[in-house]
Amino acid sequence: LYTEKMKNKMFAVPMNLGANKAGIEFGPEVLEEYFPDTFGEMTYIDIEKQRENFNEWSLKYKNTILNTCEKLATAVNEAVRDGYRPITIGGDHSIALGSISGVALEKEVGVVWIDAHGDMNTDETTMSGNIHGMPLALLQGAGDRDLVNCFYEGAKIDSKNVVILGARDLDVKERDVIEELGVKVIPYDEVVHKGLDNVLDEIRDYLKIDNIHISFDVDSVDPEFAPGVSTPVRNGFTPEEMFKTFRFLFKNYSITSVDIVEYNPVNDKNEKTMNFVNDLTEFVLNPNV
Ligand code: 5AB
Ligand code: MN
Ligand code: MN
Ligand code: MN
Repeated sequence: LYTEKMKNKMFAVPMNLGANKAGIEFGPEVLEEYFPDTFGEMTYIDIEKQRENFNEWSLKYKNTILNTCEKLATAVNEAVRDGYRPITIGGDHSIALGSISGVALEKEVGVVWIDAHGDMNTDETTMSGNIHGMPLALLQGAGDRDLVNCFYEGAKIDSKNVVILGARDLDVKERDVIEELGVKVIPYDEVVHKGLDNVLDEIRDYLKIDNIHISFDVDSVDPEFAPGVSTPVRNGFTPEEMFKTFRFLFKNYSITSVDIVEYNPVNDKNEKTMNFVNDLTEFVLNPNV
């Protein structure tokens, strides 16, 4: 077991402005209500609405998202300095700009971004203007200056230390950003084609850094098993494959921090997604690999 036993500290960020869709903001409170043993001790980061420039359609709710991410980064940073592993429960994926910035000031981290999407649009490539499609580019220094400079100035992670795992819905111009920065993408197709074990070995050979932040987007899982998301994409990981992936990462890397984002209770069916998110969070809190 590579990852030493660490105390966890959980943060809840009921953000939906990055997705510009209703429902995701209820994620943390629904989880807390149904699974108080897992989610009962979350520190809520509250979202203070800022004045927005609504002419800037390509960066919707930028000021409120930036303000929230800076508050989250401050809290996460303090947790890391105190020796905790911060676990951030979303909310939409825009909040990873805050969680990873908070960790990155203390430790050099690589990132495994598990997602049906790349989240590597910039304000120049986006077709939606939704910031939850941009955080991974921003963290590498690409995109809107104010957002890039969240918490502290400049890029937070090195592109060579990033892997996007499970992608199956990348925008055309987003692919150019990925290529320019040289980020390794393992599409879900490739997982099917090569087998998960081989793909995980490939990640171990590729990511030559001890500290890893896992940013887990629930939409990486097949909507058959996890329909409760806001941007579902056909196919994707089974829950078993995702547990295997998490076991592998916790075994082979020092996991500094984790995000679990994009759970949308409004779209869930038979509480499938809620139960899966609870099971996965239980593993993260007590990883027995
Ligand atoms: B998520 C899309 N690429 O930019 C965009 O759920 C979707 O955090 C982004 O991965 C999905 O709007 C963001 C079309
Ligand atoms: Mn995402
Ligand atoms: Mn996604
Ligand atoms: Mn999509």
